[in-house]
Amino acid sequence: MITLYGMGSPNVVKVILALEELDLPYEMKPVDVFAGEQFKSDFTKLNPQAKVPVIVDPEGPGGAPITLFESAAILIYLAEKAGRLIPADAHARYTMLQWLMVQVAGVGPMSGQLVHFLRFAPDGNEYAKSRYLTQVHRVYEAIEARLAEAPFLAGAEYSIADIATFPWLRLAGMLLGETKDRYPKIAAWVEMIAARPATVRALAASDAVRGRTTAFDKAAPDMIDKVMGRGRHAVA
Ligand SMILES: N[C@@H](CCC(=O)N[C@@H](CS)C(=O)NCC(=O)O)C(=O)O
Repeated sequence: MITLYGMGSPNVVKVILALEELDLPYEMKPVDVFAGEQFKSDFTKLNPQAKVPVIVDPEGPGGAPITLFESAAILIYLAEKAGRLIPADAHARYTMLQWLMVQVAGVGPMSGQLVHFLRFAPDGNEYAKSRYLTQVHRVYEAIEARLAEAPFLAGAEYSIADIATFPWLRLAGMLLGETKDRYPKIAAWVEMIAARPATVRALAASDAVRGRTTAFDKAAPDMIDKVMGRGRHAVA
């Protein structure tokens, strides 16, 4: 059985969504990020970046165990293992990988930095807020245009590109305020994916793991500084 190390955050939700969608048996091991569990040596042996998600599959390629970090690498691995959520046709497969990379390089980091400067950084930082807000809108505009020409990011079929992108885009209201009028295709796509039975199960599993880890507002200030890389933990 696959072990997923994680918390209730978008990068982990991607992996839970894929596991549920692919009907792959898994057990969830909560990593209490705001208590600093990711920095312990047992965990950094699995991921030297000290970040979740990580999976361990005792039955990896050729029957040998495999440990993987980076959510997109995990999604590709799971989809190839199950032979689903990844198009067989070469053109569709590269289109899917292209949109998966848009998530990894654009949606994820830009949204993450926007949340950081809106909610977690000290007051001020107007330049950073404006920059990341602009970058988030820029990538949303590209996705809105894509969803005007195809029902899913890869084309006709639901894929790991949609799975990777959904956990951030479902939070559009929290990040950008009301966006249904500005991004109607994204809103309809989010609604469609949210209604999938595997999505409902995955979001319930994510809520359950969130209940077993320290909430940001209950974390020790020095641990928040460590996770954010600031104060006495800043290296530059
Ligand atoms: N690019 C990585 C990002 C992983 C990541 O940022 N994980 C966060 C939670 S979503 C984390 O573990 N943060 C803890 C830390 O930075 O100490 C991926 O997609 O897996």
